[in-house]
Amino acid sequence: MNKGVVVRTLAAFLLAAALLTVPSTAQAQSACDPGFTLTSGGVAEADLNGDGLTCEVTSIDSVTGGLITLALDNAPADQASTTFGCPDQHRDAAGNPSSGFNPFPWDPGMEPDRNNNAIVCIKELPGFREVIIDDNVRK
Ligand SMILES: [Ca+2]
Ligand SMILES: [Ca+2]
Repeated sequence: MNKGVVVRTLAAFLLAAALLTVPSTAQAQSACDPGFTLTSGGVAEADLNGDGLTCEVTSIDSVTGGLITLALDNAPADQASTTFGCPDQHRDAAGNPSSGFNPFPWDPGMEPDRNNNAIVCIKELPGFREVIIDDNVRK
């Protein structure tokens, strides 16, 4: 067996392995948008259907060096059980919403603005951490 045959055999094996593994991976995360990871026990406010699962991606802000987590539910928002808005906006004595999420203007349709209304909800956490979700809440 010469080197070319070995390389072609290896390539064929890798291709077959990729074809066999891709469908199961895609199936497990089929409800998540590309780049998002199916997450259990993540951002509770993004879990609109209440199954404990969300789709999340965390990246480093190039300006602050802080962590930014985008979170969406693992299923499209159900029009019958959800409505636009950020999680609990009742304000405490200091004037901050009790949920910590404030509405914020966003590029329409850019993740995580799934409902495409140019508004997301952002929660600031200590240590330059931010959590960003779409402005959908349960009715
Ligand atoms: Ca969920
Ligand atoms: Ca939105």
